[in-house]
Amino acid sequence: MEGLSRRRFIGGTGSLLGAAALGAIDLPNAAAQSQETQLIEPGAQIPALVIGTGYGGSVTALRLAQAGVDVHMVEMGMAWDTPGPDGKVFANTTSPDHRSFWLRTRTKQPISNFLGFPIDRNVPRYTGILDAEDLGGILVYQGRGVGGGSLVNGGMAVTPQRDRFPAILPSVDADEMYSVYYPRANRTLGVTDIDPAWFDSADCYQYARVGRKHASRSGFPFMFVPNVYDWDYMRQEAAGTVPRSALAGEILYGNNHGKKSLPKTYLAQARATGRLTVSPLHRVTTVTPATGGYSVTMEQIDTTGTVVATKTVVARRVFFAAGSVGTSKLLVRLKATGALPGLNDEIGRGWGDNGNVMCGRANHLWDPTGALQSSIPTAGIDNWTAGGAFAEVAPLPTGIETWASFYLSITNNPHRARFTWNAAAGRVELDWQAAWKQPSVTMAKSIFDRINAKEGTIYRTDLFGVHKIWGDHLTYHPLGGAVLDKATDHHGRLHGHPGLYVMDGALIPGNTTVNPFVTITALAERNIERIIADDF
Ligand code: FAE
Repeated sequence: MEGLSRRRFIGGTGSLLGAAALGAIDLPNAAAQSQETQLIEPGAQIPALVIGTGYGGSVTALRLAQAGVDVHMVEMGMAWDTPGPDGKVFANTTSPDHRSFWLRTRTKQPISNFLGFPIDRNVPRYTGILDAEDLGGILVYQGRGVGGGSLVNGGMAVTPQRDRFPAILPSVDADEMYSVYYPRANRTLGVTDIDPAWFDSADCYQYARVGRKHASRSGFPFMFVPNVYDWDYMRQEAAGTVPRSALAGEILYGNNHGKKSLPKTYLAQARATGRLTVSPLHRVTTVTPATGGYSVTMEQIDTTGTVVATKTVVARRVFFAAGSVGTSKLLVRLKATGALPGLNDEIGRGWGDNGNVMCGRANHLWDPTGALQSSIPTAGIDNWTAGGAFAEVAPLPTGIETWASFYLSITNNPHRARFTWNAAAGRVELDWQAAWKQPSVTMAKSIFDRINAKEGTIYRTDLFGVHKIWGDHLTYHPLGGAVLDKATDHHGRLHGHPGLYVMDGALIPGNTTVNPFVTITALAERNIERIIADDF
């Protein structure tokens, strides 16, 4: 295949520095996407329509389907069930291509530089898997496709410490969450712990062991972090008996093997009921009251993002699960333009970035972090109580020895932003300001200044620009915008419009103290149980 030979030309170095300009290649189009799906028909009557197929949406679909309700999920991204020109469904982190980014002509990698050199590259515009959405003061990374964020994320599956929960969701009964819904979420997601003995011996976790050594020498509590990656599969990767995914540096643009993403867990179970249908490459634009429920309008797009059809259906009930940003943007626009006039003034408020900030440290030559790094993080440094930061020891899977330690910190950033409708521009805007990241940097420094002082090391300044230490322009963890018990009732029912619900990260007011998807999943489990009991 011509596309394959061109790919081989630009790939293969296994290094971040292998990035080169990508010319035009033959791209699979929408029709070539396998449709293990039944696309939604204009005029259809849908008992339960779910917008978005991430964590909140998948929990909703499974539990409704198990309760005997026919569910249709509408997803703006692709199905990601068909191999590309190289025989793989997902592109590798070290060689991003058309599959990697959502409708961009140039990549926007979270780590933009290496040794000071910019590493972004041109790619053909395509409905790729990772959206780097520029919201003015902040770049918000989100997964696009059936499975939402589970397709692109690191699989870190963290239940917040019990005593921190009241600050996360003050109005929710913590006893119930920790006895019923967190365990249910963890079980259904397939969350497990790494075997500490294997961790201690595996080459691919050298970087995390260096992270542990440095954390403990500075007196910080170190913890193993559970994950949804299949550890047995990773051991086989290390033994060379199966195709590599985590050990081939796959993350951000999808994992071809090993990761239990939502299509393999919640969505697989939901499909098995026979009550679920999914329309990928369909983007909901309008929801408004109609006889029999709500009229829902959506655009079907092809893989260049061009609208190929507009469809309107009537749904008895509509579940907003388009992610914190997607749900907030829809609701703010629908309220402001009069499509959903009954929504209250809390819509769009309470948005936070989970305090995300990234940094790297330059280690001494006697502390190599390894050329082979598992892309699946499994270690964290907890300084939340004293310094307001929880740092995951993250991989830097470049394929070469870098002597770098890399971290994504989640911090107790107090700032909250609001989405508003700009009528003149015809778009929703977020009032987050770039300077609001400063508290996060200060909190992250509570860990890394001390480690650097103890180890006699310095920060890397080459990963986010030239002489720039902090990756403080982005978040992986958008939360809030339709907050529980403010924009909705105690279980996610939107005020003002019976039969409309919010089920995703938009419900959580800006921070979960750790990585958020287990909390999003557990909260959706709690809410849908009550909704099924009372509303169906
Ligand atoms: P989400 O999973 O974003 O799903 C929303 C879905 O709705 C998406 O598939 C959208 O394409 C779709 N959508 C949006 N608008 C529309 C529309 N108008 N019409 C139709 N469909 C639409 O929402 N969290 C962790 O806990 N651990 C990690 O290790 C971790 N690593 C991450 C790494 C990266 C690179 C990224 C980007 C995120 C990471 N996260 C991690 C965050 C986590 O994936 C995120 O919190 C959840 O995916 C959010 O779940 P929601 O259900 O809210």
